[in-house]
Amino acid sequence: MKTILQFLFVLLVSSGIGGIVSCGNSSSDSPPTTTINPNATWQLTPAFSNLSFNSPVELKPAGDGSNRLFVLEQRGLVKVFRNEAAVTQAETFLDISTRVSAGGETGLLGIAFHPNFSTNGQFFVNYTRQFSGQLQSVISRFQSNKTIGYPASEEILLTFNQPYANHNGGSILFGKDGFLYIATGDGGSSGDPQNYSQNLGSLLGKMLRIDVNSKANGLNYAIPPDNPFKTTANARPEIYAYGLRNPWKVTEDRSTGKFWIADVGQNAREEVDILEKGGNYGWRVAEGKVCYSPNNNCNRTGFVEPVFDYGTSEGRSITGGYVYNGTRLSAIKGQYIYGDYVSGNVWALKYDEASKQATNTLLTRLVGSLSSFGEDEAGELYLLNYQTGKIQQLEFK
Ligand SMILES: [Ca+2]
Repeated sequence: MKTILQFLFVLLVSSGIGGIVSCGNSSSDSPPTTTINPNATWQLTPAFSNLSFNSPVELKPAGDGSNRLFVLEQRGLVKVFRNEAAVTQAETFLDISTRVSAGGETGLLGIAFHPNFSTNGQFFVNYTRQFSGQLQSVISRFQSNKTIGYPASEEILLTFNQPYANHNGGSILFGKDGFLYIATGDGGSSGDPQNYSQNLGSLLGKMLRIDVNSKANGLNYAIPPDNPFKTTANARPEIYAYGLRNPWKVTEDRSTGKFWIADVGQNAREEVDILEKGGNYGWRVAEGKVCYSPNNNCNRTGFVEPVFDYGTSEGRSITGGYVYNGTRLSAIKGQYIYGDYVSGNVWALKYDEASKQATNTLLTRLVGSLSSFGEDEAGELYLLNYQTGKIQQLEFK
């Protein structure tokens, strides 16, 4: 999400979007013995058609084998329901709306279930609040009995001030290393005016990594021993990577353990990155594969270059998705499925890491506002429509 103005822009343009766009790709998710329909196209169909949500911004399973899905409503609610097409109701798992400052790009933005959630019931959230007149991001731990989260159990792990209301990142997730990763935006405004993203003394514009299973140095968490800037003078030891602008969705490819980052651009380029320890993703020197400040002949030495970037003719605010690891849609297996909040375009990005060649295919277009993708325990994908409050899914037919 970028700004309310752009949300309004979506409302204005969405009536002009004629519907489904064919990918023009004859590959199929059907078994090879089945005749392929040459006119088959990618389409978006309703999922859980009985359910609607209030400004949904995230969908995740708990990873506990219960086959439930949790949806974050931006105002501060976590809803939960059975992952069954005909499900009729979502229950409230957590309501912290009285603590959350929500609207525009603020609100309850991310959730991560502890890898041992099935036994310890712990989960973590990333939200914004007003604290003594200051907007802050808050990373907190909550306890649950796995059916209900306890609002009174909140243990704040980390807070940091947000100088402006926009660019608050939001994703939190556990890596296969058991550490919690936290994606932060550059603090907001436009053009990162205080140059936070390149400043290792600031938590803004970063990927952070903390150990939530230990406490050290008076903190409610510990610093993983191999965090890359742990011994760097004047650097925050929580930093794992830097030079991000507003990562709107970071996800793990469950088959490789790699993290895919969608970083929202300023004026020109939206970018897709793969996380590397200690990596500098270039903002505000660069925006995607072009220079931003200075706007010519910028020095890209040492930057981790994007896997892919796209310009304003394709979209204006990237919404990160998932590397598809499900079974329903074998034609896109192993490809990064993502989209754009403003244009509604949904793409499949095929990336060959050895050659660094990326092939991007337009699958379809969502009518409304694509705030997030979600993945269930089986690796099947969902799309959240912020405008309608509905969940949709990809079909090839
Ligand atoms: Ca901000």
